[in-house]
Amino acid sequence: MTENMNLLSIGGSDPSSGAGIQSDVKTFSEFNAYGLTVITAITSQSTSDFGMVEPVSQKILKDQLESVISDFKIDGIKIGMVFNSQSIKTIYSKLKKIKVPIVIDPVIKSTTGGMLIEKSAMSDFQKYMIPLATVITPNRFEAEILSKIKINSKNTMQKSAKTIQRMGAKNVIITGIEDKENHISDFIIEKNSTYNITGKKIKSVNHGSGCNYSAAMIYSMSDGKTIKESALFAKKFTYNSVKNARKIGKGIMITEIAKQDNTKKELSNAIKKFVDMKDIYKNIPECQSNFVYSKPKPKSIKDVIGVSGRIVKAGKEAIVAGNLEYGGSKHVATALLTINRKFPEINSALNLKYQEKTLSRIERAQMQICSYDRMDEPKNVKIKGSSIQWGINKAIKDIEHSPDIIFHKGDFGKEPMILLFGKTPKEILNKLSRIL
Ligand code: PXL
Repeated sequence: MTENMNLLSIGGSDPSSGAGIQSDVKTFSEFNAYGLTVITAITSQSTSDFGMVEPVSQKILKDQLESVISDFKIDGIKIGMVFNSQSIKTIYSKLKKIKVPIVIDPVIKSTTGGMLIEKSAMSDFQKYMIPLATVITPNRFEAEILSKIKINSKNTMQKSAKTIQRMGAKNVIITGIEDKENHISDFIIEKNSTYNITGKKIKSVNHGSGCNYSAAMIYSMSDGKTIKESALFAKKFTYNSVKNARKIGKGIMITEIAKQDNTKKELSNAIKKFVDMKDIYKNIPECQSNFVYSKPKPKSIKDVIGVSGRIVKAGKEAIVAGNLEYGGSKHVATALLTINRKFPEINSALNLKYQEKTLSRIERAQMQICSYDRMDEPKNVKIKGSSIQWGINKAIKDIEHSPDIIFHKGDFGKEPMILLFGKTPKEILNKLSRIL
């Protein structure tokens, strides 16, 4: 995952916040990316009517672009409403040398009927904007206008997309192609391949879905994903946003930015890095490993996500044997819940094979270590099957600061174990890098 991602949205202001730069900032935030904005025009519109458009002066457009470009590391750019020829040329002159993914959403008309680009600007849009696009995401209507091809068959759709690609866009996605069987598809043409991504259609008129799609697309591409992965991601994200659309004003519904499971995403990224660590298989115990992360204030193991089939040793590799599921871990999740009762800031845990050399490195790294002895375990604890709660509680009974490590040396038939704790999976990886 790209850390501290900054994404720039160049487009119009929509006071309803359903579309335009306001909507993009909401989407980027949901992905934990920082949203920068450059405003090309101000619209006045409600969920029932489109009012007026006022483009900003070229002077302030240029100055906004220079401000963000000179100051921030920009990981990806989305271009929406550009409105007129002058703005197109200004944007082109500032972006032509920038080498980050650019998604262009060639918006022409709003759902409520307003024109988002002047007719006289269409040829400059083709000449200057389209060649900047890593991906361009027209809907069917926009593709027809850009390509001057009426789309009424598979063949004409391919021709339209190919025509737009020839204008200079590297990849073209014609979004929202509907069929009679309640499906809605995106048609994608990359350099050497074409394919459809098809899903269920939701019957609703809404404001925001096009912006949601292109904003999700630029996020995913800037995160290093392929066009196909990003198109699948953007489609799913947009589907959920449309499904959760709300009637906020008096007119049409506004799409609701779909909530991301950041707990799952952070853990998934950390697990990918964990299994890629050099010789990590040597640290996987006989009973295998789990890497878990909880929502804030977990109540039960259902609030803790882990690998359903654990992280297993297979030859000289560590393999993730299952999906990330809430309730997917029992043992490590129980240890985490027990620690979390006393130290609520601790939300992530990982178990490792017990090795003397690991323990001495941990000691050298001056981490907070505690331990318990399973031989002290009372019989009734064993019978109740609450060994983990008992052990963890015993280990942390007299400590004031949250532990980095808890270990036990096992018992007859019980494998010794090291448990690593942290606020986040990322913190656990940091600790691991200090001790392995
Ligand atoms: O969804 C296209 C769009 C983009 N940008 C602005 C808009 C709209 C639709 O209304 O107002 C500013």
